[in-house]
Amino acid sequence: MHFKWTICANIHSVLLLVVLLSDVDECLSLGGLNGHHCHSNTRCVNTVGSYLCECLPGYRRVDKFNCAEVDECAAGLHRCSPHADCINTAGSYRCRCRHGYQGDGYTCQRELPAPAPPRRDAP
Ligand SMILES: [Ca+2]
Repeated sequence: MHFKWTICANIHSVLLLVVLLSDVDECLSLGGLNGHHCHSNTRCVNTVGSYLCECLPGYRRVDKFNCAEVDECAAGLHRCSPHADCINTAGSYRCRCRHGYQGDGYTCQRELPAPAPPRRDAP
């Protein structure tokens, strides 16, 4: 009985090894039968017998091979200050404090008026 299980386990190991060794890494080339078809806004990930196209950060799934840029500003997915403008970028977004405010865009505080120059009284 133990001998039979050992043979089965070894056969499975050999089969797994054959599958792994015969796997084509589609991610190494673009197009054709042995290459991948991932769009440029994805990252190709090789799997045994196939591959996946993972969306890059800031992109959402369109189909198996393609992802679309997320407009965080239009979708309300940003963390900009209420006193900042949200600017969509490829894969992310930026925040810029509005006129009259200063900060990093995530936190904006009203700019203080420049201090008045010291008075020069005549001697
Ligand atoms: Ca974006």
